[in-house]
Amino acid sequence: MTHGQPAGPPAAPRVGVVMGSRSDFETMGGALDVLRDLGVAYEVRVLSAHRTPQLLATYASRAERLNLSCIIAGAGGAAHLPGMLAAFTRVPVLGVPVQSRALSGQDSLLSIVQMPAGIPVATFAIGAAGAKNAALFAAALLATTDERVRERLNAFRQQQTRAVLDEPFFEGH
Ligand code: RP5
Repeated sequence: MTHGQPAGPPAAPRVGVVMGSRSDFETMGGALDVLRDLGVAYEVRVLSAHRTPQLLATYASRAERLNLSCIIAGAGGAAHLPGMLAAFTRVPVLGVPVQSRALSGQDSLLSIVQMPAGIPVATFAIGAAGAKNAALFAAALLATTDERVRERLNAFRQQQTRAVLDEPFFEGH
């Protein structure tokens, strides 16, 4: 099922959002909210590099077949999901380190960012900020060719700036 579109016939997903476990949803839900707000059609899957390795490989082929513009992959701990997806597909992978309980996400970050030369993963901040920024980055990639996404992204940026400038703390300065 494709999400992130107004009612009507379902659009083909442009972005894949995957996570290593249902427990990552609290973090990765932030990425889905951003994509939905920007009108970017996406699909969501739970895939694990360790628990469902074959499904991961199948999903990577699917991403190419569907011509997804990128895959946002969130995982925590020994976070091999983004790197393994990148190994299986040329579709750009945006990695989100989910905050782990044991090591506060430092383990997730290092597992995702330290890829060997030849198989890139674009790595974002640990946790909620990383999930949102990965979605904004995915939208920015799409905005290079999709005018509707470009307009929504520009509007989001303007609104964000306005919200800061409208803060009462600036009065009288
Ligand atoms: C990783 O292990 C997942 O991405 C998750 O962040 C972490 C813990 O998974 P659960 O034990 O909560 O399913 O693969």
